[in-house]
Parts: sequence; structure tokens; C-alpha cells
Amino acid sequence: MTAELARRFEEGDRRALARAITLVESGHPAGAELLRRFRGRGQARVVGLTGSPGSGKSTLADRLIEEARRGGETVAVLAVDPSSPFTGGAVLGDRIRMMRHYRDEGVFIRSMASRGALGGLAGATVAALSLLEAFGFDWVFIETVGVGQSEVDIARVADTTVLVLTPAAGDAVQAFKAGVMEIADLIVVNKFDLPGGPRLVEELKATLELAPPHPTGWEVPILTTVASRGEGARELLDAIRSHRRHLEATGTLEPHRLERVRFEVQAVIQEWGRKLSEAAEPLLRQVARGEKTPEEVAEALLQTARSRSA
Ligand SMILES: Nc1nc2c(ncn2[C@@H]2O[C@H](COP(=O)(O)OP(=O)(O)OP(=O)(O)O)[C@@H](O)[C@H]2O)c(=O)[nH]1
Ligand SMILES: [Mg+2]
Repeated sequence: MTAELARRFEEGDRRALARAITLVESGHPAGAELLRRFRGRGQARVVGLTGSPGSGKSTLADRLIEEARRGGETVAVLAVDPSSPFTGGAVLGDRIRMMRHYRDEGVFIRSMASRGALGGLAGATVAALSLLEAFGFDWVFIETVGVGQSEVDIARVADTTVLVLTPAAGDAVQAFKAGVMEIADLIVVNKFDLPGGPRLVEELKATLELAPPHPTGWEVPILTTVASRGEGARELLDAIRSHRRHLEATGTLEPHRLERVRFEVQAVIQEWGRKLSEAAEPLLRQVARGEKTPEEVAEALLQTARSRSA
């Protein structure tokens, strides 16, 4: 079954790709087998789009798809399903926003579940990226809602992280407060048609000037867009390309890619840890009674895991 699926995948069958991602996402052994086979083939520009709910990430993604397709490049979009109380129903919106591309053979749009209540990236989502790269997409955009854990995760996983802000009240304040700006390689002020755009740009510039210089000399550009009208999309795509060139020129692309793998490995370890400690109720009680240390219990659990996988 897997061999047949792999064959269709290699032939560029998008339904095979969709099926392969489902297998990876559900932790099916066939998913692992496909990853073993395809990982490391191809390399896309992996771009994270993060920002507060409703800032226009999907609309922007739609425009970026349009621009990339104009140049004949292929695009995949992963919309990370924010199953958090902040953004119920967003995925439907994402779908509608990018609907017009669904029939385009060069575009693949998929939503993936997030991890936990804080909306962090699931290890399986990151693994799915490798399938998209192997399938041969030139661009992969990952849309995550910038609340909780996701923007920290996305910065580790994407080659380029785009922070989408708007002049809407509170948006910028939130960005400054949470230290979100530190993860941005590019800042986009979207909804620049609304009042307050130029002022926000000035504030952002002032804040960036105070920030310590980036170790590789990258200067975070501030771009303005009106995604709903497609304005600024081409400039944004060009800026993302520039960032990618900067990564290549400074030798930081490879360490960045390793960071993505580190994320995946840590996700697996976390998941194992969660499963193990769930099964360890009696041992936990021993720690609570002071009969064992947490280290002793952790060691015992790891040994159990090791003997199980041997
Ligand atoms: N005025 C204005 N509205 C915009 C602009 N870009 C997007 N919008 C609108 O903002 C709303 C939210 O846009 P989305 O693209 O769904 O935003 P999002 O960030 O993907 O939202 P979530 O996925 O729910 O976090 C929609 O009604 C868009 O039409 C813009 O540049 N100007
Ligand atoms: Mg969206």
C-alpha cells in the first residue's frame, strides 16, 4: 500500500500527497515510512506568517500565492488550525480566503491541527513540511495565529518569519509587550488603508532602532500592505527572497534547518514523556510521598521506554 502511495507521490499526484500528510499527521507507521523515504529531497522557501487573529494573514497568503504563481512558482500553504478559544472558526475563513486557488494544480492548501491549548506547532506539522518540500513546491507558507506558543515555534521552523501587524488598536501594543518582534525577520503592517498606519510604522522603526543588532547583520525591514487589494504583495515576496539570500550568504540557512529538525526531535521526546508519565501514576505517588526523587522516576520511565523499543 505504501509503495503504491509513494509511487503516486513521486508522480506528482496531489491526492497522494494529501493522503501522505494525513498518515504523518495521525502518527501512522506508513507516514513514518514515507518520511524516511522522502525527507531531504527538495528544498522550498519555508515562510511563517504569524500575527494576531484577523490581521490578514490568509488574505496576504492568497496574494503571495498569486504573485508566486505569476512567476510560475508552485506554492503550498499550511494553515495551522488554532483550536484555541481565541480564534474559533478561523480555518473556515482561511479556506474561503484562498478558495480561488483550489483548482490550481500548482497550489496546495491544507489545514493542520495545532498542539495543545497554546496553539504551538505539532511535530507532525513540521514533519509534513518535509513532504511538501519533497513533492517539489517552491514555496511553503505556514499560517499560525500569533497567540501563545505558535510564534516562538514558527521562528524555529520557518526559514523566514513574517510578523503581520495592523494599525488596529492594541495590535502593536501586544507585539511590543510579548517580545514577539524578536522573532520577526520581516514586519508587515497590513491594513495600511486604515487610519494609524504611518504612525505604527514610525513606532516600529523606533523600537527596532533600540533593539540590539542582529548577529548576522540582518536589518528587519518594515513593509506595508493592503492585502485585501493586493498592494505590497510583490514587494513582500521580494523581501522574503532577500532574506533567504541573506541566510545563504551568511551560512545561517543550514543551522536554521537543523533547528527545525531539533524541534521535531524535541516534539517526539515531549510526546513520549507525556505518554510515559501518564502511565506512571504509582511512581508519581512515590515521589509525592518522598520515597523517590523525580530524577529516579524519570530514569525508571526512560528505561521502560528503552526496553519496550528494543
Ligand atoms: N481594510 C482591510 N481589511 C483587510 C486587509 N487585509 C485583510 N482584511 C480583512 O481582514 C479580515 C481578516 O482577514 P484574514 O485574512 O482572514 O485574517 P487572518 O489573519 O488570516 O485571520 P485568522 O486566520 O482568523 O487569524 C477579512 O475580513 C479581510 O478581508 C487590508 O489590507 N485592509
Ligand atoms: Mg487566517
